[in-house]
Amino acid sequence: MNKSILSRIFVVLSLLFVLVLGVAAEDAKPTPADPNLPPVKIGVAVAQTSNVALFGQEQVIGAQIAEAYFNERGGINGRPVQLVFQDTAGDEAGAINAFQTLIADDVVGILGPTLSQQAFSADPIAEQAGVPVIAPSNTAKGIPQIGEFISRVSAPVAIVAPNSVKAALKIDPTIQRVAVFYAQNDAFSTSESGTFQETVKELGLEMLEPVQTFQTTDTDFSAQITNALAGNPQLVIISGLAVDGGNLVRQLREFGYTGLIVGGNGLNTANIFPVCQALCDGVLVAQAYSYSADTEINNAFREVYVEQQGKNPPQFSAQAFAGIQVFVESLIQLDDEQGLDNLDLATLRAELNKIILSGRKFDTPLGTISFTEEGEIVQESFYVAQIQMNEDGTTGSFVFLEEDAKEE
Ligand code: 1QQ
Repeated sequence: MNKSILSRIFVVLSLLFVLVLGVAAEDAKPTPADPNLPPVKIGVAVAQTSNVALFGQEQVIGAQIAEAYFNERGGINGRPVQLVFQDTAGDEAGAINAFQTLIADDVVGILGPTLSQQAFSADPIAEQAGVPVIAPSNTAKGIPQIGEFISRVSAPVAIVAPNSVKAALKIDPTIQRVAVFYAQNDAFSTSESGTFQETVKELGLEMLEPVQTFQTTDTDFSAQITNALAGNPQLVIISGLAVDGGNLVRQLREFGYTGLIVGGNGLNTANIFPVCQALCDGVLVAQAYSYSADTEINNAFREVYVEQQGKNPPQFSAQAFAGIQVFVESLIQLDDEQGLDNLDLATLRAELNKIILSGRKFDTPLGTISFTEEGEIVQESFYVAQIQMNEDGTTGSFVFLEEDAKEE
């Protein structure tokens, strides 16, 4: 081998070396949390069983992605975040039990519960104990007002719900007569229906009387559907939970209703697809999250979610992620300012709550959010999606409507 070949090889190798260094720097991994340091425990009290698990399972996934994401990036200044899960199941007693167990287990705060109906019973327990609660999916009126330690990352019905009715009117401007259904044994459904009914009136539409009520445990809606269809509605609006809501949609179609359907937040999960199947097609549901929001944190969240679940992330997962993020970033701030080790648990919980409610911003998959002093979320962007079922009649997706259909 002559000298010139050797020197060329040398040049090529050096170039490669520089290239590899460059790529490595580009990809520089953050330092993960140190597993030898004591973890900081955050409670997660959502419905992992019961009908309400149709939402809770999406919340668990979002929270777990957040745990891994923030631990890969150093946790709380080196200390790992440890989520402690307690199943609330679907009722108030389950939520109260889960909250009590987590509080006794010395968590710094609680993400939960799944339903507003549960929050009105369980949140006062945390309030009494001075434990910050972030509600991942409690959208009824009055949640932040339960107490000083209660805030939510789940935007309220008053802000979210009207968007879907406006979207329905854009799709069909001839809509006049509107039938309203709601589950009267559920706090969220009752609250959301109040907002829907106000929206119908404000938009100058005719609300068919009487409003149709049902129970979340009902499976047969023929009486209410017969009553409502007698008024020849051009839009039907449903506030219920996933199984009852899905069954109601299915039965409305089976009874021959062909107009638009607006579903509330209780129909905001692909887990209703097995319930109404092909007949879920076309239902409009307002959204407090869009997987397509092009921000660094949302892209990172969506990438992990898609890799794990093979589909785009839904609102309930994104809200759970955001709730854990608010806890983690507030804990980092508290550690920077006071040192977590210097605080006893009661002080730590109280100071953590103060930071959450301080008005500081969090750059989450839901967009940049903050909280009012009362614990209400301040959020910028809302959307509307329409269910599109595939040919197979069992799989489908929430398709987001164009920008101009969401605004106003
Ligand atoms: C609430 C809701 C439900 C739809 C959560 C699953 O928004 O209970 O407030």
